Amino acid sequence: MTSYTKERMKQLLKVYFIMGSNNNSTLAPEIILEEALKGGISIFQFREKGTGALKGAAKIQLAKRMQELCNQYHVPFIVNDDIELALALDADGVHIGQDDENAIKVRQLFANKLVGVSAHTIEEVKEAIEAGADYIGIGPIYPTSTKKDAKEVQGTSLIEKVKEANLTIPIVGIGGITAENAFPVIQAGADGVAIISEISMADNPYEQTKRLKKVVFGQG
Ligand code: 3NM
Repeated sequence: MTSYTKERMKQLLKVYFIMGSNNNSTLAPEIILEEALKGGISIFQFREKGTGALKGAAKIQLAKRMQELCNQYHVPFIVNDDIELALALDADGVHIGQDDENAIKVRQLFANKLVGVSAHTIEEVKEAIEAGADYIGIGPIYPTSTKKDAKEVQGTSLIEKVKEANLTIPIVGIGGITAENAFPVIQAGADGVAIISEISMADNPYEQTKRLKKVVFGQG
């Protein structure tokens, strides 16, 4: 079970910002996150992965600082993959991939929290629904250099398939999404867009977030 309604979940997915300590250029991760929060992100995921990712105490400390910022702005704080960390911090939820912990088990562990699952095929979408996921992440929509082991680019085809199958689970698109190319993702039926570099590498993360928000709400 979950305590989030589908409608609430869809609102939270609008501008889904994801970041870890190695997704930044010159600004510190905490500064980027605060600017993104001021700009109006709807949810945040702490994703500490890849080359140079923090481990141990340093990872926990950064996660705590980011969680504190999210709390200040009343934005849910989600942890990618790391079940132990999410439980230890009493995070608002977790996001898991197909190679991570089993979704049914995670749903049980996070009974009243958010559980997001990455899906790349319609079968994986159905399995995630069966497991009780609150939302699915579908990608990569466009080419991305942020995730080195990303699957083949699929455009909006799977989003369309989910809609055609009348599956009502909230959907967020991910992978290479920018303010310029975000609208087709929404038009295809996604409830929101998940973004790393377009915000984290922006010269002005605050302005970039506002730009994305406008596009998602059809005003850009
Ligand atoms: N997951 P950017 S693509 C974390 O396809 C992640 O499941 C993907 O980063 C998937 O916004 C991706 O910089 C990277 O392209 C997204």
